[in-house]
Amino acid sequence: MQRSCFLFFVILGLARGVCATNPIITHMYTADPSARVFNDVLYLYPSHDRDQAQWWDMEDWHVFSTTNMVDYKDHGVALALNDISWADQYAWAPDCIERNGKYYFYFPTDQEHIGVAVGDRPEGPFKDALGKPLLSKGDLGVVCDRDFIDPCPFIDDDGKAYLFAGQHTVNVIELNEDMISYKGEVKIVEGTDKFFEAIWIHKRDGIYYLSYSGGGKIQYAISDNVLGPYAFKGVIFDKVNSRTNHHSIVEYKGKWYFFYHNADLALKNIPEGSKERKYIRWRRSVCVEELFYNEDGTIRKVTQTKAGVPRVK
Ligand code: FUB
Repeated sequence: MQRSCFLFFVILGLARGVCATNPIITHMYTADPSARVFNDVLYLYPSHDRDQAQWWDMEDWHVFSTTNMVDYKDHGVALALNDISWADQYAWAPDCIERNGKYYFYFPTDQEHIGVAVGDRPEGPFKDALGKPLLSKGDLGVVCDRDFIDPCPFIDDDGKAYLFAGQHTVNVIELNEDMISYKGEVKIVEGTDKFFEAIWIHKRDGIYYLSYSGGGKIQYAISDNVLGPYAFKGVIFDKVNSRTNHHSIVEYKGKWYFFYHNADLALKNIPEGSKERKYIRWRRSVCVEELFYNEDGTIRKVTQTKAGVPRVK
């Protein structure tokens, strides 16, 4: 009996070393993971749900990185609401992109503004670039009947840069080379079904994939034009046990990954029967799974696991 117990813990220990057990970040709550690869390192730009959160009252953004998909380094606070003169509250889902050696961190605040901050390194620190929002809910051309949130930058193969954002309606602007201003009008992207929030765009073999949270699930649509119209393709990922569903898709070291969040860590940390359990949905944690494509380029449905993904070299 004692021997089998010992073996169980040895095997468990070994398993933990070769797989990223979900959730992958456990010393704090994290959500809305935007995963990006810069210089062969995978960086995560999530929201930071507060330990005692009772709403989406986040105050700062941390950056994380990994080179093996198992060990994640917390680089600390890269930007905080206190550093942004025009923002009052709600440090929600951010994202980051590199251009000409600078890192541009896009972030939503106050449920109605998208700001941009610049840094010299992927892990920040980032400094508010404009002293005002880049784009707001009330700006000319923006279509938004709810929150104006969830910025997702994208640079196409021809060098043109875009910023997608919004809730209920997918808005997009074409960014200038400086990445902190934009040209032309705000455009609306057509072709999603039940789009709610968490827009994410990636490109593979010439196909643009627009994935997003809709109907509580992660769904996607494809196009051969970055601005659409897109053709709806279906569900990639089912509902999670946190109130929101928010993901990102990225290729790293020859594999594709699907990052998302759930409330598993909060559920574990807060005892059964405790009054605090009603706040669990505000305390999310980032997880990761592998993502696979079919031969025709469609995406296979992703399933949540506790084991996560194997370590890579
Ligand atoms: O984390 C706050 C908000 O919840 C995000 O901006 C949305 O995408 C949802 O996950």
